[in-house]
Amino acid sequence: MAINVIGLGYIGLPTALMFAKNGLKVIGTDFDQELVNNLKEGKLTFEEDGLKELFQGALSSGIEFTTEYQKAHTYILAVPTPYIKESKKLDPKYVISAVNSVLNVCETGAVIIIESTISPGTTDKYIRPEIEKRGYIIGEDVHLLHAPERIIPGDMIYELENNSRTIGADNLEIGGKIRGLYSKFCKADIVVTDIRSAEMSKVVENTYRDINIAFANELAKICRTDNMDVYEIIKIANKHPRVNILQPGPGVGGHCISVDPWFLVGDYPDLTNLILTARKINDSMPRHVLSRIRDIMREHGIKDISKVGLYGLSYKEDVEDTRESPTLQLLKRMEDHLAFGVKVYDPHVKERIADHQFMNFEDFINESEIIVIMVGHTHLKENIDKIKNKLVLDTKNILDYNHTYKL
Ligand code: SAJ
Repeated sequence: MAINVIGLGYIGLPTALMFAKNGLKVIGTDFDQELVNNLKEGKLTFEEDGLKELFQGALSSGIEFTTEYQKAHTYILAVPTPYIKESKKLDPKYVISAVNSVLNVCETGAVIIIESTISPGTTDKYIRPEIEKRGYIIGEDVHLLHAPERIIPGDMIYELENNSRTIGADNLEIGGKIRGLYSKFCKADIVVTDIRSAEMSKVVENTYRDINIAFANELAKICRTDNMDVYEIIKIANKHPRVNILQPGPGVGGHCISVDPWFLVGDYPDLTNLILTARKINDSMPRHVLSRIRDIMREHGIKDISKVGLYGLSYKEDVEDTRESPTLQLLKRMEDHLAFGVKVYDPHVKERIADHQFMNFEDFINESEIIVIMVGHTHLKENIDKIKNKLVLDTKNILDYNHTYKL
């Protein structure tokens, strides 16, 4: 029998391909018929280093794609776990619906593994009751585990094989068995723990990174007031063997780091001052970028906002994902202040998602007097000469410090 991977997005697809490449029979399921058709025709729907080769390998190993749930010994759920902005809580509807669909087709003894990030307590609060409600005894009729993904967009394939993993299980026997399954492709340490600890450690990892970036962003603001080079200061501080400060930037985007800390704030509002403050600092960065744009416009007597061009719409370099992107937040802030007409360009974002979005880099450069680097795509680094004669606000520290404006 096969592994049925449910949800063929950024996490599910590479994971399914990796299992297939390593000799397992894999069926990938997604409710999006168009996506499934594309995959069947050998077309990928997102870019990632090494993904094409992995896809080709998995296709030759016989991976199948379908919109139907299949009979399998193991189900890996990598479905979206959106969060509700107002309540700062996770919305478990897709996981719950996927679990129910698995129960409709699975046989006794099947293993259900949740890979999607879920807020601590989700398994006990929502998933277990859903399974028990259907009359199943967990641990006998079906097994339930949480194996949170940890791979970073931009380096997913490498990290799938080389990052340590966590398996949350109700007992060591099933935990050990699933560790064996993941070790088919994961060469790093695989830790087996209980489900609650697996849920919590995943959210803690992303919260740690958010706080570290917030510290760097706060330092950037402090350094700005007295014209110090924050990058030089972080570089020197990081030479200390026990210091590792991340880089300041125009904000923290993506569906992970800017979301997961809210689960802790939502559940423990009286105990999360540091986490909440870090979130607020990172969320304030697009506003800081706007004030820097205004400084430059004032200094150069530029009054027309349409002379400003924002380079980068995705949430970080070399990806096309725009979820929680700092550029979109900046655009929203500008529009709230009635500053319309600012230009934007991103080589990776194929669809038109912003007004005044250029699809051609040369036109974008020619029509912008001030270029704001919001994302440090490799594309820009390769075309850096083309912005040499412009005023540049470099929020990603790509260019030499003395010749550009920084955060
Ligand atoms: N950023 C900075 N400064 C930095 C590093 C990042 O401002 O020094 C910004 C980025 O530009 C981006 C945001 O933070 O807007 C998040 O980017 P990221 O590259 O730090 O992380 P993600 O969201 O792409 O992936 C994270 C990873 N988590 C950790 O590194 C702890 C990844 O391993 C997880 O699998 C992923 O979240 C997830 O799915 O949870």
